[in-house]
Amino acid sequence: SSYAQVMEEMWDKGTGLKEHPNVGWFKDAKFGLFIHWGLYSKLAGKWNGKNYYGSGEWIMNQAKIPAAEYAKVASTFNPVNFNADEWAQLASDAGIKYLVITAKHHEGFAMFDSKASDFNIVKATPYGKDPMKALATATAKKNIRFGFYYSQFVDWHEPNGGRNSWDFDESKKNYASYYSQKAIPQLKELLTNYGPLGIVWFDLPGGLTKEETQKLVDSLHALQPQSLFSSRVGQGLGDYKDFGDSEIPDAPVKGAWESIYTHNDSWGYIEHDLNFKSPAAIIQLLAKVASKGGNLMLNVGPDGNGRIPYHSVKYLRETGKWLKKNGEAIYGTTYGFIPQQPWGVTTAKPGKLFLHVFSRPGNGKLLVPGFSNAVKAVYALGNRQSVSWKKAGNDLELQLPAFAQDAPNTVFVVEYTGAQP
Ligand code: FHN
Repeated sequence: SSYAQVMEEMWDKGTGLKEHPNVGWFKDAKFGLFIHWGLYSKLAGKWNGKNYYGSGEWIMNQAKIPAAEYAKVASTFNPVNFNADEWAQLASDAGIKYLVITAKHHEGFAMFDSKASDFNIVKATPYGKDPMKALATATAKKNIRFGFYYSQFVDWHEPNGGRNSWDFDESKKNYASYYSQKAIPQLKELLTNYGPLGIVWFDLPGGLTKEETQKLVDSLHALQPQSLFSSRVGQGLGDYKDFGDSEIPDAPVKGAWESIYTHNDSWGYIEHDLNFKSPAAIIQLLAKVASKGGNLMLNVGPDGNGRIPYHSVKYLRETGKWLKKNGEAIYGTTYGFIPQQPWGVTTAKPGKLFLHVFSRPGNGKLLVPGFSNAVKAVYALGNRQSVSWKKAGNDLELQLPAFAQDAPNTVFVVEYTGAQP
């Protein structure tokens, strides 16, 4: 009951957003791929022979590189190994349902063909093609929803863009002219030239009043009425909630929301950051986020040649294999109505509670406290091997079979009658 009370509290707070009518696919999707790819990917965390750590896409800020000097990186940016179909195939193999890629990050460089600014991959690099066009086509072929990340306010290339105070005097900036000259025209290009978008992912809002933000949202939604805008558009607007980086809410939150995590420690490619989350860690993270009712959007950072790092490819593929067998316990589920336990977490569908067992109790006895519904059957997901169970008061006690921890978490299904609590 304490859990139900916590739920009520969270529900009162909920996401606080007016849900978009088209949010159903998003709530069922559960697993998205975030891609941070830009000029910073070529720098790979190094500048003037010095290694930088943290977030590779912040290197211009960390090294306080003057915009004119940083812009020269474009003249050697030539991702000849980029293959949109390979990226879409990897996402599909990984069980990914939507993909959001940086069209323009804080560095101000457009990874797409833009008439609003020549500082873009078609005009300013030897590569001379539009990878976003190829990726929009490739993801559509794999039925993966496609979306753009766009840093709408922070732009370190532009004298009037947000937050580059090492080159330009912040107090003299005219944000309105930055929005009207670059951000708004580029957002309109992205929402016009790449087909139907699932998501438009804004980041680090600023420089606009609530009314101006509402006006921007309305004008962009007019171009793509079906697309979902992330809450980082700012001013309490957005069609679903993004929690902070690497943040999962303590208790379940009803409504549409996502947690976002890096695969290693950086969003953008850093050559010397090999701290990649294992398949086990990814799957348990996915189960944890789903157990609270949300989506996990996991990020990979391709390098300057257009290659996704070896460990990201390998571990995403292994995650996909697990999802092939256990996806029923993730996709289309809602938050688990039994709170996180020492052994793992739960997700739910009507009449079914999925137990994600991260660590099997030594004696195989697994307690599901506060499970008051009538039990019809308990079995392992996949091979449906039945599991012996008994009600102990208001608790459900299972005797788990020995099972090879064939993957990070083995899932058991409790089929029950009666309404989901
Ligand atoms: O500053 C950015 C950062 O580079 C990265 O894009 C993350 C992803 O959520 N967003 C901002 C920090 O929260």
